[in-house]
Amino acid sequence: MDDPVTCAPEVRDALAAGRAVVALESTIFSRLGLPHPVGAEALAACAGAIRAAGAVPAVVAVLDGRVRVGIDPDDHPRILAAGRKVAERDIAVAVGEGWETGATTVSATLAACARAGVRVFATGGIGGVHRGASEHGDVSADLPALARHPVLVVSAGAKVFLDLPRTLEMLETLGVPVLGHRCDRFPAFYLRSSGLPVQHRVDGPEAAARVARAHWAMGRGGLLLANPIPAGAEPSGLAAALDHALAEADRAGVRGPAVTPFVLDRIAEASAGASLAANVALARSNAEVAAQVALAL
Ligand code: PSU
Ligand code: MN
Repeated sequence: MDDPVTCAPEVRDALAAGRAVVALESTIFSRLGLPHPVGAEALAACAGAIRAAGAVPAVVAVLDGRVRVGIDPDDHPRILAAGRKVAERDIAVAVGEGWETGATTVSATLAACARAGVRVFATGGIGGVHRGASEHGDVSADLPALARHPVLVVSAGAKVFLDLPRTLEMLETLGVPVLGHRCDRFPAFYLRSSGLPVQHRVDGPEAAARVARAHWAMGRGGLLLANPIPAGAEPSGLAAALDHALAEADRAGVRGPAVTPFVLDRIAEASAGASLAANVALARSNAEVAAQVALAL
């Protein structure tokens, strides 16, 4: 069959001309990641920040049985309403079965970027090793996908509800460089610092781009650029809500891909929306930094 990945004309032209392109995953903007209308606001904020920095945004999602890199704004509502999560292995099912819509996670978006030739991608937080993974084995497909695909991912670290020490250990095992963007500690999404050290600190997009170029010159895959939530946007008092949400997920028997959407939803409810504003602020900041790195590359 022909290539399941289709680039929007604007993205294809930008890539051909060597102009900066930044991919965005769609799960965070869909109702699996953020409730309506916050998902729409977050998408507009991220795409706007990428354009303002002088790069072309490329939203990645499944639409009409294809993986699209770059979605026409007229089709954004379909993506925001998508209720099916597409990780890397699900691409085969979504394309083979001709799904009308699907929201791509970090792993599926990385796979699409690699095929399309997009080198930089912004998200909120990557998936990782879930707490209790030694019993149930839940480790996000985002981690091996990061190792495999030659793409630099900008994220605010990973969610505090993951097992962050094990997530960092796994990234080391997989050979994924973890760079702190103007920080020495790995951020934990809503928190500027998890307290855990990053492998290496870079003090700007040019430095990140130099490391990425060297990694790719070695024939290697992805890199993680960890960018803390902007100082003024850090919400307070989410720790209790987080513990509560995790305990609730456990009691309700929520497992596997359903865990992240469930916990995000409960935290938003418990924090009366404070977590949502923080989520938009960090996603926007990551998009801006990603555009600067794409320009530097
Ligand atoms: N982190 C967020 N919001 C999200 C996700 C992560 O703050 O919506 C999504 C991303 O798309 C990520 C996915 O790739 O969850 C990881 O899911 P899992 O743990 O099932 O691999
Ligand atoms: Mn999982």
